[in-house]
Amino acid sequence: MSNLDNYKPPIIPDNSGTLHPINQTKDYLLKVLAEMGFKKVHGPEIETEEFNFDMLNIKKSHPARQMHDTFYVEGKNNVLRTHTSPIQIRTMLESKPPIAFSSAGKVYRKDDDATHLPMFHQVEGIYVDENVTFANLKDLVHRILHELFGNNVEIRFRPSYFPFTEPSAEVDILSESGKWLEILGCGIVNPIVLRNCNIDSKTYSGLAFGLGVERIAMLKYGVNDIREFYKSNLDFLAQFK
Ligand code: 2U9
Repeated sequence: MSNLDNYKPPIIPDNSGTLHPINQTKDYLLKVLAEMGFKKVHGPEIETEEFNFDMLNIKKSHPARQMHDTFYVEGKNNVLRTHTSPIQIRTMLESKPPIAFSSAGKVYRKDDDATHLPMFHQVEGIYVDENVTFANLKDLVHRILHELFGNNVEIRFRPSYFPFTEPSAEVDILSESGKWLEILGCGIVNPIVLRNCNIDSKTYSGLAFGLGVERIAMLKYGVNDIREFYKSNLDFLAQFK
């Protein structure tokens, strides 16, 4: 009889962790974009006012730049990025069209309620080439939303305004309860922004879009208070294994 005959292996409880639901949603969105040819690019969370605002045609007088909307850090010229768009600016300055980039990560705004947090996540895409049109943008947005919500989803474009795109639109999907829900923002890259990145705006045009990851996760999982994602409540988080 060997020493091991009475051996009982220890019972290991299944308390393994999992990716946070926001990271699962972010990774899924990036995978959908990667399959459409968007290459993921990275950038810093502390940005200069120049890359976060000026290069994106957000004027000094724009309300988003005010102290009560933006976190200013390390002296006057640095901010916690308020969107992932400065990543695209940095990458475009080092690239020549045609380009198709995705960017994703944490962004910071002075907001705090059931649908807004001071830190949230965005996923963005930009495509610059010859002859990129609003028709291309509509087609791409339809393909993304069909992938996310199925081919039968009802989609509506509403005119909007962003300093970095012209024209701009917000896109809604029709929920089962018959309500239109805002799902993303998009537009044709403002030629001023292309020129800021040394891209000839007579030869090239671009499309761009952005999604709020928490918003998509709330719709996907039926969570109606954004703060649930950040309470570190293991019973809540274990549902996303
Ligand atoms: C460059 C030029 C243009 C990215 C865009 C939006 C519209 C948009 C929001 C969605 C929900 C942010 O998280 S959210 O609040 N985004 O509405 N984003 S166009 O446009 C760009 C990006 C980079 C150089």
